[in-house]
Amino acid sequence: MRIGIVCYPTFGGSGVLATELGKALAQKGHMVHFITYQQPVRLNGFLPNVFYHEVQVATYPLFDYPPYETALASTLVDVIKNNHLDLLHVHYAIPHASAAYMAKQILKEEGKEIPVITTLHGTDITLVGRDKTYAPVVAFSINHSDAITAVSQNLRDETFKIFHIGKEIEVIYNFVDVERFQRKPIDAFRKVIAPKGERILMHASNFRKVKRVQDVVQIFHQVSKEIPSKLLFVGDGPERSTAEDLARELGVFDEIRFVGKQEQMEDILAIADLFLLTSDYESFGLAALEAMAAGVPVVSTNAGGLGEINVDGVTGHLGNVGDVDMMSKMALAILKDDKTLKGFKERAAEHAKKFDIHHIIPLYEKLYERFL
Ligand code: GMT
Repeated sequence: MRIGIVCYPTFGGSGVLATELGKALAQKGHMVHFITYQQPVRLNGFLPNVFYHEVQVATYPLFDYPPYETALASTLVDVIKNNHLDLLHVHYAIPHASAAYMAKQILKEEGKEIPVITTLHGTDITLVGRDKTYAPVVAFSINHSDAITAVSQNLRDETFKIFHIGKEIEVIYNFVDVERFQRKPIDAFRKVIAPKGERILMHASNFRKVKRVQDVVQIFHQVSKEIPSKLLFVGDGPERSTAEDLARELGVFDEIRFVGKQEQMEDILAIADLFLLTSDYESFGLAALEAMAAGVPVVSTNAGGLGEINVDGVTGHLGNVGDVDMMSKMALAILKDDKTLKGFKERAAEHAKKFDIHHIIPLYEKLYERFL
């Protein structure tokens, strides 16, 4: 098949998922065309069946806001026509679903039908999408997609609650390449972070408000009082300084390393003992799944779809949003001795296999085939 993929090219989960999906499809022999404003971060190296088309947004002094959506729709028309694409798969509704709708209508006038599949990822529905400045366009373009998928049951249900959607939303869970995450820890790296063999806790995100990174610091503070430990913060974003300030206030700043945005998550996760995800909401929590695939148990909130991947008492624990005391106790219960920790690590790795890339890619292929 010749497939067009539109996504955000950044470190966000939806972009990561879309890029890994495209790469996996290309490996299976499909021709995959990424259409984004910048090379997706996980699209590194040369891959024979992968093509990249950059969306150029022409500016003009009149534009306070360069019209990206228009530029994207025009690029889609061009790429679909010139590369004879069979279908378009857009990730994250805003503004990708509406740009795809526009491209579809333009092509229809020229006699070409292009099926559009929209995958909803989370904040495009629950946070930004429901805002009245976007909601009518989001609902319209979702409803006019040929197929809609959501990355968890929770997101599917939330979408039906928030919008009037007139067609079925299929759940296709996010996936992880389990083999890639089964790395041996690099001893030298572990020693730099935890020279005295301390436990290593980790959080990775875009440090947006929804992630409640201050709760991560609070939990770490309580854990480190009982068990010698270190905290690795991966990623960056608007709430980083809040986390830093709180860490200084609580006197744990020196035990924390902020390593910034990283591509080699598998190497970093390999040295971690526990992953913390304290979000207000996660449709899925891809970062937690990647941690589990690397054999790292997860203490998370029970918000959104997190309970669909993190199994309480098996792969980690789930607490209420903001209940840092409870989540600290949960973390301590996992980290208290080597035997308990080993059990959680093994079960986390085992459970992640249910979401292995090899199970999920065929579901997307089956969906695509319906439109050919
Ligand atoms: O979490 C974010 O702020 C980024 C966002 C994105 O669109 O990249 O993540 C969403 O999509 C991911 C991939 O499907 C999910 O794993 C995340 O749970 C979801 N984030 C939220 O729902 C907050």
